[in-house]
This record gives sequence, C-alpha cells and structure tokens, in this order.
Amino acid sequence: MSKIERVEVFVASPGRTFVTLRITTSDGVTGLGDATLNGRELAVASYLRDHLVPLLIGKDPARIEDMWQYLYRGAYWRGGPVTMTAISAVDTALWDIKGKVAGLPVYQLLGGRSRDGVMVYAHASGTDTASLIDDVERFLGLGYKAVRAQAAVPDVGGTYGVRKGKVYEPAATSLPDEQPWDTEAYLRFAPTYLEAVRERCGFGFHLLHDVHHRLTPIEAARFGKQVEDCRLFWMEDPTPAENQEAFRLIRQHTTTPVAVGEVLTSIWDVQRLITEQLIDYVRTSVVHAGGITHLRRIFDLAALYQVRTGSHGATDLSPVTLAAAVHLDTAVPNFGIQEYMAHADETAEVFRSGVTFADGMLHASEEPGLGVEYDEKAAERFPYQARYLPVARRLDGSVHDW
Ligand code: KDG
Ligand code: MG
Repeated sequence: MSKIERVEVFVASPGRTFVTLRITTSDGVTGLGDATLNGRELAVASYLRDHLVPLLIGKDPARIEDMWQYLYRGAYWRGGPVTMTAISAVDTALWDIKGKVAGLPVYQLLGGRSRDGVMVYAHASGTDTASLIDDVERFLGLGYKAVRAQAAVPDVGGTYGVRKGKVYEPAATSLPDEQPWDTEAYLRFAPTYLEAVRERCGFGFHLLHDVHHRLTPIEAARFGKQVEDCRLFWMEDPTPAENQEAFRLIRQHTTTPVAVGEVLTSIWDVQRLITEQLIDYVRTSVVHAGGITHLRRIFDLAALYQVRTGSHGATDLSPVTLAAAVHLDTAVPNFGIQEYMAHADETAEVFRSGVTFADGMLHASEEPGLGVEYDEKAAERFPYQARYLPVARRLDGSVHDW
C-alpha cells in the first residue's frame, strides 16, 4: 500500500501570500492543495504543520473520503474557516494524487465532462462611470461573456472592488487600512452606473455586481428592485449571511438573482439558504469549504433546489484552487459561472497551471491530477509579507462590514 510519506507547508508571497500544501507518497507521487485564508494565513499554516501533518504521515492517500471524515469529525470542534481551509488543502492534494495515480485529469474522476468549457466572469472597475464603461468594453473585447461591474462611490475613498493597478488586490497594507463607508451615497450611485453600463454596452453579456455585505436586508431589497431593469446575472452578498432569514425579506421584494457563500465554509452553513431557495447561486469555494469532496456535496444539494454554482475565485485563491474549481465546474450538472481574476505575474512564476482561457471560458488541464506545479525554488524569492484586508467605518466612525 502506498503511504503518505512527506507533507510540506509552503508560505510565500509571490504578488500576494499563498499557503500551499504538498503531500508526497511512498511511491513518489505528489499532490498540491491551497491553504490560503486571506489575512489569517499563518493560522492555517500552523494548523497544518502543528496539528494535521503528524496525523497524515503513514496514512493511505487513496482514502480521500475517509480522510475528510477523520479530519472533520476527529477535530471534535466543528468547522470554521481555519479548520475548513486546512481540511480543504489536504483533500485537494489527495484528489491531485488520485488523478496522477489513475493517469486521469481530476474532472474525469468526478464523472467526466458535463460541458465544453467553464464560463467565467471578469472584474471591470472604474474610478467613475466613464472609466468603468471603458473597462467593461475592454473585457468584452477580450471575449468575456460575463463581467462584474464596480465603480468608486464619489467621495467614499476605498470603495470595494476598484482596481488601482493591473491586478485588484485589497489586502495591500501591513496593518488593516481603515476606509470610510456611506450607504446612502452607494445606493444613490451604484444603480446609475449599472444602468449606464447596460445603456452603452447592451444586454448581450451577463452583468454582475458585488454588494460585498454592505447593506441591511431592506436596503438590499430596495437595491435589487431598483436595478431589475439591468437584468443582473446576480447581486452578490447583498447583506451579511449570518442572519439567513434576511434573504427571505430580500426575495419578497425583488427578482434580481442573489449569490452568497464566499465566506461560508460548510454544507451546514448553506443548508438553509439552499433548501429554502433563498439564493440562486452558491459561492462556496474549494479552498474554504472543505476541498473538492465537500464542495461537490454542497453542489449536489444545491442541484436539488435549482441553485447553481458560482465559486469564489478572487486573487487570494491560489492557482491550485482555480484549477480544482475548473475541474469541478467542468463535471457538475448545475454549474452557473466561475469567478476569474488574473493573478499577479509573480504568482505565475511560482505556480505553473495548465488551465487555459479562450472565448470567455476556462478549460481544465488534460494532465493527470489537477495539472498544477509548485516551484518552491521560485517561491523562495518571495518571502512572506503580512497583508491585511481593509476595515470599513461609517461616517460616524463606527465599524461596518467591509
Ligand atoms: O479575501 C477577500 C476577497 O476574496 C473578497 O473580498 C473578494 O468579494 C470578493 C469577490 O467576490 O471576489
Ligand atoms: Mg464577493
């Protein structure tokens, strides 16, 4: 029997911080998992190094489901982002190994192809409506079939989702940047730029918008109603999802589709949202929701309720997660869309990925396993740098959801 012989945890900051797990078997087969939790990276690295690595050595790498149950139930303490990200990394690495052992790309192990490619959405942004429209047009010119649109709210510095350079990277400071937030200004402005995008760019593509947890339920209901004529593919995270009953209120007022789940980490976290049909797209990811094994379970539950997938794929999810997501997206029947944000050039120096882009779609690698390699020598050139996401404060100085 092949055994897990070596487990390594790499922490490096090629463009941004990534925590990467590499498992090597006694047969010399390696598998990669992403263990990155933005702004809390070292907690997951320690969870892996100090608590999981000793449990993994000598175990059978083929028993993926059993390993998942062992790590989840064996912790006694349930869920949470640190635990689930660590479990995700182990699970993803074991799928990579299984694919390599079988000589098959991971999507084949998941039941094979359900589609030719995976539709992705790009991130257009602007400092004002005009520059946002230019950016939307640029992405449409590159062949994207779906574009998310975010513009800077006038006089509200640091609005979520507005790119400064080539890559959007909100975790940019060594301590959290505190940014002002004004809900009324956002509610006045955001519908106007979404309408302007539709007016100038038409309806021949999917338009998305991320509210990023900023509204109360009734404000979100008002927003969703106001932008109905824009025919959004989705409004994302209109209100924080701790209070899931809130989504029923939003539903009573608007037919704008709702996407939720990037900060949720298990099937139990999304059970109510899905089974009560409070959302249309579930945004849980391979890296934060228990790996391929658990995300598949979430997607299967969602399929029963006509909820489609729309996995989180910002720059803080490594190319290992993106590759795993594209394998899963290729296989599942209820795929909706995949978020896709270009990583920094430095990231590509460390992770070599076989995922390809053409015609607004991503295509999984045909290599056995996930089709990603980690260059640890290249990673040494990018030592860890602490970076935090910003914190939002209302105009009166009190903390708001960022
Ligand atoms: O780490 C937080 C980011 O991943 C998040 O802010 C990105 O909301 C996001 C999105 O939709 O990509
Ligand atoms: Mg989001």
